[in-house]
This record gives sequence, C-alpha cells and structure tokens, in this order.
Amino acid sequence: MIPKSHPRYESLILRERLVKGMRDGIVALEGLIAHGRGETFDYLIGERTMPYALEAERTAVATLLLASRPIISVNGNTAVLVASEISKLSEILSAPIEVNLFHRTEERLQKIVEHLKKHGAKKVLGMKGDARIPGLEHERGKCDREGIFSSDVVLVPLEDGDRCEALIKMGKEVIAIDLNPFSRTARTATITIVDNVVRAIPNMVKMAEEMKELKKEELKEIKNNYDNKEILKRCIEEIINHLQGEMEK
Ligand code: PTJ
Repeated sequence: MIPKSHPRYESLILRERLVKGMRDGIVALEGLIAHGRGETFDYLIGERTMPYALEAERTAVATLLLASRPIISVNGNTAVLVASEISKLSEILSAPIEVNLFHRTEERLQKIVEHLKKHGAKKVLGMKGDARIPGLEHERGKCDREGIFSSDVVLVPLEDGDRCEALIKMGKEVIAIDLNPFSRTARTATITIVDNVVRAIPNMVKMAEEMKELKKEELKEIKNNYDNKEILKRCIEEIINHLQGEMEK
C-alpha cells in the first residue's frame, strides 16, 4: 500500500491504476511504457495545467460544442485513468465514445467497453469496426462507420501521430491530448492540449458545463482567436522557464 504521506503519492497511485488495468486486460503492456514517457514530460511542465493548456482546453470544448458529429476516441490508458470523467464529458457534449485501439484485440475492446459503461458511459462504439481510416495499415485504422469514420471533430487523448495525420487528411478537426509537445501528434493536430489527461479531462468537464450556455457566435470567436502553433511555442517557452527556475533553486 502506498501511504498518503508519500511525496509522490498521486503519481504512484496513477501507476498502480495502470498496472492493475494491465493485469485486468484493459491497458496494453506498451501502455505502461507510454505512460512513463508521459510522466517525463509532465515533470518538465511542473505537473500542473499551464495557462496555454487551459486556453487549448477551452478552445477544444468550443470546437466540440460547435461540431455536428463530435466523437471521443478512447484507448486503454485513457479508459483506466479517466473513465467517469470521459463519460461525463461525453454526456454534456452529446458526443459518443468510440474505443479505438492501437494494439487491438476483440477481447480487450470488449473489456474497455464494459469498463466505460460501468463508469457511466451511455453510448460506446468501436465493436463493429466496419470502416477504415484511409492510409492506416495498422489496427488503429479500424473504426465504426457511424462513429469516428463519419465524425467531423475527434477528441483523441494519447494519440499516435499516424492516425492523427490520417484523420486530418480525411478533413476532420483533431483535438489531441499529449504531454509531449514535440510529438508528431502535437505538431499535426488542429488543437493540441499539452496536459495530463487526468487534469485535462476534468477541466474540460467543468468548462463544458459552463460553456454549453454560450451562443454559437461566442464559441466561434473562441475558436477564431486560437493559434495552435503559438500555443506550442508558449509551451516550449514554459518548459525552458520551468527548468531555468529549477536550476536557480
Ligand atoms: O490502448 P492502445 O492499444 O491504443 O495503446 C495505447 C498506447 C498508448 C500504447 C499507444 O497509443 C501508443 O503507443 O502511444 P505512443 O505513441 O506511445 O504515444 C503516447 C503519447 O501519450 C506520448 O507522447 C506520451 O507522452 C503521451 N502520454 C502518456 N501518458 C499521458 C500522455 N499524455 C497525456 N496524459 C497522459 N497521462
């Protein structure tokens, strides 16, 4: 058992949840490695939501509220880390969830769907796999025709660059949540949220609750004022500042 007094309590609890998720057949073994990479970048930004990330999260919510067919793509890590929060976001935004896996097996897919439903998700797609994202040969190319395939805006926590690029080529707007601001995903997405999913999704739930009352024009204005390149630049500047601060301690 990890004592609450441990200085790295929060971080260790997340690890425990992922390891349990892996033993339960929800998280891919490779998901543990991906989490480790995420932890490193989280350290570099000081394990907090930076102002630029809040701006990206707000714009992401505006974009999802304006979408005609929004969808939330979920993989193993996301399901274990933020199942209830993702379900809540899906409900507020009227955006279905689709399980879409890089290391796809029907058994794991089924387990993730059940896990999400247990945590409040009403509509979970992904089991059909009756369409393909053009240009993707690996399993993540398999998706549902009524879901990701025909969506106009896709929220993708923990993405791999390949699919992000392919979705953009299909004419979709892609919102990525990725702690690595240098990844291909971060560079390709329409909106890049450089934040931990465990902070980003609860932030977005709160924002969606408030912003769903806004007029379309107000949401469009938020979108129009957003510049993803600038956000990534600010993120890297913040990393440099944070490291400089650490050096001077
Ligand atoms: O469940 P599956 O089969 O779809 O497999 C999922 C993984 C994560 C294994 C697969 O998508 C993968 O290999 O991803 P990558 O290419 O390693 O990319 C994961 C990205 O997510 C990396 O850039 C990490 O920095 C980032 N990341 C990891 N944990 C978090 C994160 N970003 C935000 N929040 C996190 N908690």
